[in-house]
Order: sequence, then C-alpha cells, then structure tokens
Amino acid sequence: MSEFKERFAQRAEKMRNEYQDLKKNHSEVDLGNYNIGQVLGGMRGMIGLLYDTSALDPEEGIRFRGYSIPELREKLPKVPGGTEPMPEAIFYLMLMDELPSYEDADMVTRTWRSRSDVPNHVFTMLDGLPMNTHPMTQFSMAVMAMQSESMFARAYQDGASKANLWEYMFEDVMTLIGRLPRIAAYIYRRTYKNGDHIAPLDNLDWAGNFAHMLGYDQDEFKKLMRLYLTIHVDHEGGNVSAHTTRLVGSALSDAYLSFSAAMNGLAGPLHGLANQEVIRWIFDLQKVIGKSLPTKEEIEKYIRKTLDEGRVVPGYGHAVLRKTDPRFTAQHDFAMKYMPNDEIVQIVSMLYDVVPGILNETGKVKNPWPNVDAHSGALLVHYGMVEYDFYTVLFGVSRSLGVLASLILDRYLGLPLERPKSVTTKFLLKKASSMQNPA
Ligand code: HAX
Repeated sequence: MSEFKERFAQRAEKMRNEYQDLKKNHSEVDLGNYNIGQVLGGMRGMIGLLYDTSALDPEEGIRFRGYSIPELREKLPKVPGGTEPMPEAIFYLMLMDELPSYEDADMVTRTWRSRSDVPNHVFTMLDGLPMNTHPMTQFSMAVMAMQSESMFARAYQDGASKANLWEYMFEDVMTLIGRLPRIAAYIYRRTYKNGDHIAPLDNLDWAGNFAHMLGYDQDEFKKLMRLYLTIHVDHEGGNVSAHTTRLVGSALSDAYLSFSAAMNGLAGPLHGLANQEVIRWIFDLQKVIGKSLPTKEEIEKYIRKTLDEGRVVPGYGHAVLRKTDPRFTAQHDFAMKYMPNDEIVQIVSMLYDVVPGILNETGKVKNPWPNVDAHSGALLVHYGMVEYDFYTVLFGVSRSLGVLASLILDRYLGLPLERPKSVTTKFLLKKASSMQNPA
C-alpha cells in the first residue's frame, strides 16, 4: 500500500467510528421538520446528506474542514516562492481532516504526477469529435472513456468485499485526478490552438503543470491557477456536482462514472457554466453599448434589459449563500494585486455596485450578491484566455478534488445507496387539505 493510502486508512478509521456510533446509537435524534414548499422547491434547506469535506454557512460562506478561504490562503503550504495555496494541499486537508505540511502536499503532487499518463484511446476519441463539441462535453466524454481502466469496477466484478472497495476507489481517484489537467489541456489546445499540444513537465506542481500545458507559462498565471483550483474544489454536499457524484457513486458506480455524471451537472448554466455565461454576457454588454468600458448608467440599463428579457444575471444569486461569496472576494483580492486597471475587472467591480440593488428591486431574488462565477472569467481574460466556452472545464478540474475526496470517504464509511422518498401531487393535496380541515 502506498504511503499516502496507508496514512489515509489510519486517519479515516476515527471518522468511521464516529459514523458508526451515530448510526447505531443516535439514529432517532430529531433534526426538525420540513414542509411542502421545500419538497416542491428543490429540497432547499432539508438536511439529507452527510458530507464532511466542506460546509457552507449562508452568511459566512464556505469552510473546508473548518477553515475559511482567507485562513487557507494563509495556512496551506505553497510551492517554493509561491504566494497561493497548492490545490494538492486542500485535497489533503479535505481527505485527511488535517492541515498538511509542504512535504505532505508534495507527496500528493508526486502521487498524481506518477499517474498522469493518459491512455492513447482517450486522445483518439477526443480527436474524433466535431470541433464544435462543447469543451465540457469533451471533458465528460474523456472521463467516461477512461472507465475501461477502473480498478474499482474490475475489483467489484472479481468479487471484492464491500469492506475493501474504498481501496480501489482510492486508486481510481488518484489516477483520475492525476490525468485531468492533461486531458483538460488537450481539449483546450485541440479546440482553440490548432491541436498544437504541449507536453507536461516533470518538475512542476499539479496546477503549475496545468498552466504550462494550457500554454500559459507566466508565473502570475500559475499563481492564478493555484488559487483558482483551490477555491473551486468543493461547496458542501448538496450542490449539483457534489450531490451527483455522491448519488451515482452510491450505486457503487466507479469514480469515472460518478465524476463524468457530475460534470454533466456542472455544465448547466445555473451551476458551473455560469462562469462562461458571465464573460459572454460582459462581452455582449461591451458590444451592445459600443465601448470597452461602459458607465454605471449604461451597465444598469443592460442589466434591466437582461431581466426584462426573462433571463438571469449570471454570476449573481445563490441557493444557499446570502452574502458575497468569499470565493468572489478572494479573486477580487487577486485582481486588485495584479491587474487593478484591467477594464473587465473594472466592469466586474461596477456590476458589484449596481446588480444587488436591481435584483433586490425584483422582490424575489433571495441573494442579490455575487457568487464565485462573477469574477473568475475576468482574471482569465486578463492573461489572454478569452475562450470562455472552456472556463467550466477549469472549474471541473478543481471540483474533482472535493467531490472525489468525498467519494473515497463514502466508500470507506460504506455509505448506503441513496434513495429518497418521492410523493405524488395528490398525496400533497390531501396533506394540505387535512391541515386546513383537521378531522
Ligand atoms: N438574476 C435574475 N433572477 C434571479 C437571479 C439572478 N441572478 N437569481 C435568482 N433569481 C430569481 C430566480 O430565477 C427565481 O425566479 P422565479 O421565482 O421567477 O423562478 C427567484 O429569483 C428566486 O430564486 P432564489 O430562491 O433567489 O434562487 P434559487 O435558489 O432558485 O437559484 C441560482 C439559485 C444560483 C440558480 C440563481 O440565483 C441564478 O440563476 N443565478 C444566476 C446563475 C448563476 O450565477 N449560477 C451560479 C451559481 C453558483 C454556482 O453554482 N456556481 O457553480
């Protein structure tokens, strides 16, 4: 067993004991009731999942194993000379519930690097797709194409005991994460750079190597990638991509099947695709107004036009958050440090001043504040990555770290098949009328 896997197994035993104690001794503890509005409203606020790698507070934002984003930017190890955390480090934290040292994070780097070779058939499959295939579709298909190599699926077929399945999940997850930057970079270079691919380097960290293979070797862009791939990893368990991974994995589908399904959810415009929509919308704003830096009044008019057309303002609002997303703030900090005069960054700042007031006027938007997607594209455009259709793939590479760390834990704990109860409209009508006319 590798050193990393062995360390995980020792550390996770405590988590399993806690889980088993809750299940055995506290299953009857009441967590409160929910109502018809929640059943009809996408299960908002219902507690229905155990999910340990991160937790989301509506007022404060995300915490990963108890640490906020500002705390992690300070405490997580960085590459020598670096200023932003290594994504490897937040993966270690989420999986192990323990802050890693630089050596720990480097062990993760080495683990992923040693598994980063992508089988040729994946590239052949990608090369066969029409050039206008959305990068997220390519990404999801590439993940699926690797399923033929799943150790988990093979072990299950060979009769592995349920108690040992986590070991094969661990192996698949390390391999999958190790390969994702290479696959994502391949999709980028194939789609936008005439298939002029760039080979990985052996001396770079996971995010630095990704930036290199994408074709962005500036030190600043590597810093941005480390920050970007750290803050997008996880957003507790109920969001579409995390929940999908959990749900599909609960059928004992392997990591490839589960993660590919999650990416199909991330590709929706109300979830991860919002990051491409924000920049598409800002570029359209510049075109409609006819200048690269519109005034606040012109921006306000454009927002109202968007709402009048029955569309959403991308990058604003959230199903859980009720304040500015700390992931937005972290990116804004980065922008103020490295590109305060960038015009798109200035538009993002003006939107921050104008959008919340207008969304509040609608009287229905519960959270008028920006989410993570409101800022990410501006940073990428600054470094020349203007191909916004690709942005959600970057999100997906990062999201793999949270949802797949959780998937290892799911199998380690032996979480059961997910199977919530559904009810019919007739059932709810009957309930509603019995409340109005009690017998
Ligand atoms: N622009 C216009 N209307 C909005 C809005 C926005 N940014 N945010 C919410 N609303 C509307 C909703 O569409 C809903 O309208 P109807 O009653 O007519 O259906 C109403 O306000 C109430 O919605 P809510 O309760 O405030 O928000 P939801 O939990 O239903 O939805 C969303 C949360 C994130 C989907 C929503 O805010 C939205 O569509 N935002 C724009 C898209 C976006 O930025 N998505 C990314 C979210 C973060 C993320 O997952 N990143 O990956």
